Amino acid sequence: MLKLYNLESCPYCVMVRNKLASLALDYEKVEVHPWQGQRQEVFEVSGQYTVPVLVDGDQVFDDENDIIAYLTTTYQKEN
Ligand SMILES: N[C@@H](CCC(=O)N[C@@H](CS)C(=O)NCC(=O)O)C(=O)O
Repeated sequence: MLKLYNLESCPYCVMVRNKLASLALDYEKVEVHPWQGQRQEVFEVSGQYTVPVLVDGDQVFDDENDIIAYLTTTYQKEN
């Protein structure tokens, strides 16, 4: 199951959520604390504090452009 560390108000997170929606992918959404100092789990998972962070199995991405590229490559059906 894909897991997205997310802030509803974050524009970079919106980009990723839109991509996940367009690919009709199910994912677990973890809403993080607005203050990055309170995002211990984000740091433990990704080694930094910003969101979005996407986890897919043992792969972790901490930048929206990397996430979108990964989702496209991995999950977008060719047509
Ligand atoms: N990945 C983006 C940065 C993502 C980003 O800045 N996310 C914001 C939320 S929109 C964040 O987590 N900032 C740290 C904070 O909220 O303190 C980039 O490299 O430009």
